Amino acid sequence: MPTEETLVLVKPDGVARGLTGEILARIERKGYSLVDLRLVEPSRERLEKHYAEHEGKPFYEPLLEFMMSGPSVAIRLTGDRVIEGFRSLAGTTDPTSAAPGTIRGDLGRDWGLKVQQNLVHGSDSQESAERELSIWF
Ligand code: IDP
Ligand code: MG
Repeated sequence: MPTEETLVLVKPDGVARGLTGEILARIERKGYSLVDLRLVEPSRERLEKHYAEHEGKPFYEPLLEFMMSGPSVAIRLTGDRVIEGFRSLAGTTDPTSAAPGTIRGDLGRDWGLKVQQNLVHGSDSQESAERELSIWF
């Protein structure tokens, strides 16, 4: 299988809390390689494309607002099985129940908001990775 690429985002809560370095360190310690990295303040249009699958869900508008609340760090990451591997490093979506040892489990929590602020995004399939990388880079 050829080496994969994935899109990772350090979301606005991660950047605002000063956790970008910690998150990058975990990615680097795991052994994945950075191909490109940039600080982005995304437009609503870009976020509508990125989160198209969630349109109409109760957390959709709060999610877009949250993602427009400050800059994110967009990362093009590479390595064999990096898509699955980064999702494993990130932990499950809900930061309260995400396993300790994961980014969301160690560093995230619930803040009583309509959208879960869970520090990172990672593409969930090869198809999403290609689609999302073209949106952010
Ligand atoms: P993922 O980021 O783990 O892939 P998705 O289901 O793709 O999770 O959802 C995108 C983002 O929307 C999540 O990371 C989280 O910030 C938010 N989210 C997802 N499900 C819920 C929910 O049930 N309540 C509040 N926010 C949610
Ligand atoms: Mg997702």
